[in-house]
Amino acid sequence: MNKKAFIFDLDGVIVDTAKYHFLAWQKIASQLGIEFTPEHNEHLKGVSRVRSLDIILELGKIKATQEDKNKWLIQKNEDYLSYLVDMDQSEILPGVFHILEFIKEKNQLIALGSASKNARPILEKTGILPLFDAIVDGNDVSNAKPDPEVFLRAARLLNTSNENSIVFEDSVAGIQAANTANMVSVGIGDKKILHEAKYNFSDFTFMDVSFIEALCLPNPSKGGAL
Ligand code: B16
Ligand code: MG
Repeated sequence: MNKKAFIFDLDGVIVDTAKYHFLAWQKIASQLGIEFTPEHNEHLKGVSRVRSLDIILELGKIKATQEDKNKWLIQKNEDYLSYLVDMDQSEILPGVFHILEFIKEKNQLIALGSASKNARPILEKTGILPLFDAIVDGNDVSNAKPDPEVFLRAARLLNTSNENSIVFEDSVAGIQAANTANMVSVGIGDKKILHEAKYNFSDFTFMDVSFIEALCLPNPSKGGAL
């Protein structure tokens, strides 16, 4: 039987770093006199660092020089990294480890498909790096989600077809990327926001291993298994 590729987004899916990205961006925004709310932040999820800054500047109708942009990008990342200094296993979101272990037990493949350039140190700090058969992050791709490049690369590295790939995502852009790639999209978070996903879960504690088991069967995306 062909193995399935289970591709996990990082921020907001495996670890709750989305809140740290928000705090770091909020600091930049308030420095610039821009109101930046959790609702605005939804548009930044899964989006690259450079594009995120552009979105915030557009929000405040601010035109900036490249020099200023570079300065803010460095400041944002330094601030974000300061939240990660003491990161350990306890930052893994509830239920995730159990699901990762179950996929391994079933002898299936696991990849990371993240827009973050800080992905590897986060996986190392949380101790789950060895569970991953492939890692694709913000350092490996030139097109950000909703472009499917990150997930296509992950499937290719695992020698798996797109139809045999399942993507877990907390961002609208990521769900759109998975759908464009013809992969099975699983939204983790608010169903109202992630309504384009094929399946939805508030978080991994709501996901029974029978869901993963069914996805391991041939072609669940064609309607057979679930
Ligand atoms: P960094 P994901 C994304 O990670 C975040 O959702 C997004 O908010 C962030 O701007 C982006 O990574 C870049 O992150 O600044 O660490 O390179 O959700 O795709 O795992
Ligand atoms: Mg995410």
